Amino acid sequence: MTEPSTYPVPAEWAEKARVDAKRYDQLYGLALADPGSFWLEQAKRLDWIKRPEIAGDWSFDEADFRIRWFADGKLNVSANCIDRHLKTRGDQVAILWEPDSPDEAPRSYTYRQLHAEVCRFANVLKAAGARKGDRITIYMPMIPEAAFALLACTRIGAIHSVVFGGFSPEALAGRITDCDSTIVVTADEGRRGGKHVPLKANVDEAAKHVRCLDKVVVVKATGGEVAMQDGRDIWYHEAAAAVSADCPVEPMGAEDPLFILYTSGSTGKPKGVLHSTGGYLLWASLTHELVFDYRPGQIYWCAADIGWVTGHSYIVYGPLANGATTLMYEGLPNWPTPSRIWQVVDRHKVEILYTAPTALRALMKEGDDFVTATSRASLKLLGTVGEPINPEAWRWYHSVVGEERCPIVDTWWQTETGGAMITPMPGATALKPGSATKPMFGVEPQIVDGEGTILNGATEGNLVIARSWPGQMRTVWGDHARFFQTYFTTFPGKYTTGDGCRRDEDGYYWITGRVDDVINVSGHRMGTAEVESALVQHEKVAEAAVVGMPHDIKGQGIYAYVTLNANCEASEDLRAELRQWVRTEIGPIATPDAIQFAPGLPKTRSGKIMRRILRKIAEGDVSPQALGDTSTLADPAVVDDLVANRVTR
Ligand code: 6R9
Repeated sequence: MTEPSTYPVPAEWAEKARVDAKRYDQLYGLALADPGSFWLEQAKRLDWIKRPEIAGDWSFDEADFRIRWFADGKLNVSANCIDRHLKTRGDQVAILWEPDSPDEAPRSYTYRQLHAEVCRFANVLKAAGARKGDRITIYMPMIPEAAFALLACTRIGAIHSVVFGGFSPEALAGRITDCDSTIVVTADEGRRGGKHVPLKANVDEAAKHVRCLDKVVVVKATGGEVAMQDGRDIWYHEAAAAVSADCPVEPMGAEDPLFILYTSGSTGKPKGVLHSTGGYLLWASLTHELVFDYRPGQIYWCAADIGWVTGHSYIVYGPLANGATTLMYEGLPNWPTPSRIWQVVDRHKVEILYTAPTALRALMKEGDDFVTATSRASLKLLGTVGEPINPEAWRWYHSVVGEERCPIVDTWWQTETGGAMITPMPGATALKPGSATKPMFGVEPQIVDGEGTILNGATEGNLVIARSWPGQMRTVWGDHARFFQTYFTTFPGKYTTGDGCRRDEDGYYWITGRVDDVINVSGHRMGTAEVESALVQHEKVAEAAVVGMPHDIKGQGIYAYVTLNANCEASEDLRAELRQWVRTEIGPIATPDAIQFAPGLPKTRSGKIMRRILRKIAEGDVSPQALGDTSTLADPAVVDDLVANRVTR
């Protein structure tokens, strides 16, 4: 039996969903034809202190480069995510928390309780000296206090910068320093899959390399032993007992910064992606409602970490702005057993589940029994994000997990875009496994060739976005020139996504992966330059080049070519040491999957490393056609050595 290549919209979805196919076409057309009215109308979904009268005001041209949305409006994000729901759903659960271990009891917070928690947290931050516009770094496990901390920042107009709990002290220090954070919010320890992560100790280590830090607020999560530094460190529970459970909201301009989130790019150190208040919240809330067809009362679970943009937009801001019940899960999808994710679905009667292809591939490998042993009867809609989903994993998700009853929304977007950009809407879009399908309202994707020429019809090339949308990032923190340079110069006048893309004869978009030096490891972005710079900091390493390699579970793995200093011997011990070194420098997600010791790297006569060749070797594609012309290399013989000594893991 051949698998269908298209899955039509189920009749009941076409009938009941907010947006059906006809409505999608209408609204998509309207948003492009009359963006001013369209977006002012959409803006009504938020609660404004001062309603905006202008929508987008932007230009991607160098001469008058600017991106502004609803610039004359005033609002507060925490008021939108909490206060405005108090009258209508104060006693409804806002945050449902599932702990790491299934033996522990879940916790839940109603909107009213959330209000008190966030107000307290905001008052603690104020007492620690936080003011509007200050940067606060949040380095937390997946516990409700992480969400409280984010919302508390927005309540007082402080700019949060969440650093994923898996990052090393070095990586944390770099991010604290880059945005001059005066306060870090952390926990004694994090827990994942039964293991403890020494978050506070990592902050202490990071603090040695940081000058701007003034206060560290520590949430007691596990009760693990930590050192507290007098005058700097504050136990959250002690401070919270001394403050009021009420805190007025700070009125913010729509264009005031909301948060910074560091992400990897193709060059240099991670960039602080800055999102602003009004446009971002509108985008997160609108896309959450339309993409998941969210209905009041539904239990919704985005199984991401708050340390990534998916956690920001689709665990916290989008769902809470929509008055949803959002589930937050502390642990891993496959611990203690590969059934865990489905058990959580059953325990909480989750109707909408949003996760990453890498998790699905890992679970699929364990066999169907771990899935079929659970009910999953509550599930209505499934989503994926983070990387291209291979059709095999898509079909498994659809047939085994969703028992063919749940549409799958494969949502393409980026840290930079704030929320979903190319995505199905369950009542409107027929699905094709592996395709993110069609653009969101207001999104104008184009496919261009290397010269920037627009390619029409069914085609393949670079994905760019031809106009601004409200959720677009506004700048790179502290480096506006880098913002323009990174995203608007490759194809002038357009936003460059860094992704390759194919469009088929039905106008469906198929993301083919990054076209720059960014690799996507388990849905997490790693800049090859970051891993290289960590490697060359090791005293035995002279030079390093890092590329992606295909990986069954992670999508892409990290393949590092390392040239050692003279008199240094390659050995298995050194290989293990270098892997550990990168983990310590950046974090476990950056650990190389393969390290090949190479006496030389393929370079052009001008000294440029030819990554194309390194990629092919890492992929195991070493035919002469694949390697192409090597005659322009300074020393073509290095390629033979690289091919002969290729490592497989
Ligand atoms: C939300 C998020 C962004 C990069 C992006 C692309 C890849 C994300 C995808 C996808 C294919 C999807 N990506 N979603 N590729 N299909 N549905 O993941 O943000 O961490 O910034 O990564 O992830 O390559 O450019 P971020």
